[in-house]
Amino acid sequence: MSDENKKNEQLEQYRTDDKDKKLTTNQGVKVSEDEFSLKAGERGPTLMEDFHFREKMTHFDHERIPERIVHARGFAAHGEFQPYESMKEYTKAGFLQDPSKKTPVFVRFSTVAGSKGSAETVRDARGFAAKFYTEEGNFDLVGNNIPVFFIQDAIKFPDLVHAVKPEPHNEMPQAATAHDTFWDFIANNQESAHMVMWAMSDRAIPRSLRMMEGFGVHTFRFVNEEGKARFIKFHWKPVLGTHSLVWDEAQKLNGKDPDFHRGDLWESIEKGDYPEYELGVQIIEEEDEFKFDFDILDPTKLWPEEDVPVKLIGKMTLNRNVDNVFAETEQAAFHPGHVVPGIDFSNDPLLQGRLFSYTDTQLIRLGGPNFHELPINRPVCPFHNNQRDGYGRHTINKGQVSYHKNSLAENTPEPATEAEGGYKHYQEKVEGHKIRARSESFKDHFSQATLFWNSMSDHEKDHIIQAMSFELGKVESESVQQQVVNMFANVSMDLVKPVAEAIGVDVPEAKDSNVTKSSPALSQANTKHSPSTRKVGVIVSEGFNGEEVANIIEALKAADLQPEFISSSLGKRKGTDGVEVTVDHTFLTSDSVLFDALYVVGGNDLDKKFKQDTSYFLIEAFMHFKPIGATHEGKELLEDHMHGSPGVVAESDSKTFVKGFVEAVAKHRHWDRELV
Ligand code: HDD
Repeated sequence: MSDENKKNEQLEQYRTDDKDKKLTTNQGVKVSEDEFSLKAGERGPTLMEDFHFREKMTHFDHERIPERIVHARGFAAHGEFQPYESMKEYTKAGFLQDPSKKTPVFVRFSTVAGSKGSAETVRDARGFAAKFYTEEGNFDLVGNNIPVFFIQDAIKFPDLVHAVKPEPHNEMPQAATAHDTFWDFIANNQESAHMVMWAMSDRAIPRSLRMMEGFGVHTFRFVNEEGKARFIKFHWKPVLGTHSLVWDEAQKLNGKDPDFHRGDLWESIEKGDYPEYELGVQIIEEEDEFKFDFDILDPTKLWPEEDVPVKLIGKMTLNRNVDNVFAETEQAAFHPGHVVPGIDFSNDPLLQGRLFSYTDTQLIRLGGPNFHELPINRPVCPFHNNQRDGYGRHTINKGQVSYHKNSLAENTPEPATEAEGGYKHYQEKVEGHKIRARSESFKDHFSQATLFWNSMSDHEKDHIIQAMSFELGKVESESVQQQVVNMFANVSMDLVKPVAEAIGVDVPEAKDSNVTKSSPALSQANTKHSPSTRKVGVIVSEGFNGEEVANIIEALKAADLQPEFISSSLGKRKGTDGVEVTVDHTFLTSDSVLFDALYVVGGNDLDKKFKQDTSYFLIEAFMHFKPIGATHEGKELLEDHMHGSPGVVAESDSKTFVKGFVEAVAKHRHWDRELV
């Protein structure tokens, strides 16, 4: 990371390295013994005066803090954001003015429902929370990888979360929506239909945190220097494209590697394969507010990209892992209300409610009102006000004055004028009766759910049917199952009929919506494809074709693939021509689900166990539609039905093999493969 990263410089003051140091108490007194508590005689009672024991034990007893009520399981990294061009025309936000200016960022990704220790490849939305440490204060973009939300009004958030979390009587199931209370909530709060479609789609099981989109979800405002405001929505577009796992694979990964997503992010950054995301905005002029067939304030609606194009305005690169997960990732406090001049809110009732909840939750989670002083949360610009005291106060405010207005400190700290950078809320004219109600314009819950369905490719539709059949298949109440199926008849009978049949409830009467429109941008079939950083498991044994395989491996690396060797045991495997490879994993320590593709090399001396293990890997990879390559003796290890199948590249000629295999890997998955 470049030295001019101000956040990194700031954090450096707080970092400490205990290596090669003497052990001390927190009071700085050197400790002479850390294995035996102080006792009255070798077999006698421990003495109260053992201050080292008391301090060590007390600190340990208080190590845990409450986990986040939602998004408890998360992982984060540092990075930088740089705009492509000045956005002066649209916003006065300082960090978006100068294309040569880099702004430090800290991004925390998360699952929503699971607790802090839960597995990572569960079916769920992913949190995508970015903190921009700008010169004008912190701007937090606290979004998800799904552009819409379950509910329209924040007052329903506690209900939603109670329904999705493990059921209170038996605390099951962990990190899953496949249970009665979640689906009961859905059927009885039908504004959730659109988000449920996303949650049942492949979007909810991303291949990697590096390969998913992010969305600010709500409508925000950009406000420029002249005070002109426009409605906007924020997007993150991953440079590697948007790709997903398959459900069977995701479930197996939860056991084989519950840290799969954080491991992938961590390793990529350590290797220098920095994850990149482009920041985009959709912009709607104020005068066009009512030109759409949905309400632009409704958080269950997206703005189809074909109607309102996404303007890419900059790139974020994550280039440094944290030094300490608790100090940084766990103590990071995000808030959609952390905005800077030039960025403002809309009247989206979900956003308005969020503006209350986030500070409130930090007060209990981080133990008081001074969490902004924790190193990870401190802005890189100075901050001055009359707030004082509270648990864990670090700042030593000098002087006798801590109030406004005053004369003793010449009325400072003083409010800044707008020209000096003072935040001025956009002066939207509002009027109305105090009323607990929802706008009529929020009442269409199904059109965009159908739009999403219409936009899916055949295999994506099939995955949604499978996901719903799985989820509802786990629901015990037949009444809830039937209610849900009846509800989704409003979206499409093509979805509902096979689901109803799979779970054995009545196929409801057709209520197909008349929405025929689709939005190609919503389908992952239309995303970017690249072989870059894809992990290839290379199955190898003694006596493999040395030189040719070595050349192939080099060519795969040159195409930015990441081959790792798998064999029966660790150590070296000898090929012909004096070539040797070091095995990275055994059949026992790895699994096909940990790789994007398999390349079977084999060898000239294969025992039955090796063949069996290879066969298991291959069958699973094949079932997960993964690219499979085979050369030399490896070709004989393929099952008969695999030969000639899409994405299976079995070749003797090295050059033809490399070309075909790299292309197959870039495709991600081969959905046109027939399963047997
Ligand atoms: Fe939230 C955390 C995203 C609705 C209340 N939320 C949280 C995080 C993300 C989101 C990414 C984790 C931040 C981190 O990594 O620390 N939340 C969203 C999105 C929403 C949304 C995209 C809808 C558009 N959230 C939402 C509502 C409420 C909350 C309606 C309450 C009114 N969210 C919270 C919270 C959390 C939180 C309880 C838990 C931990 C935290 O805030 O810091 O306050």
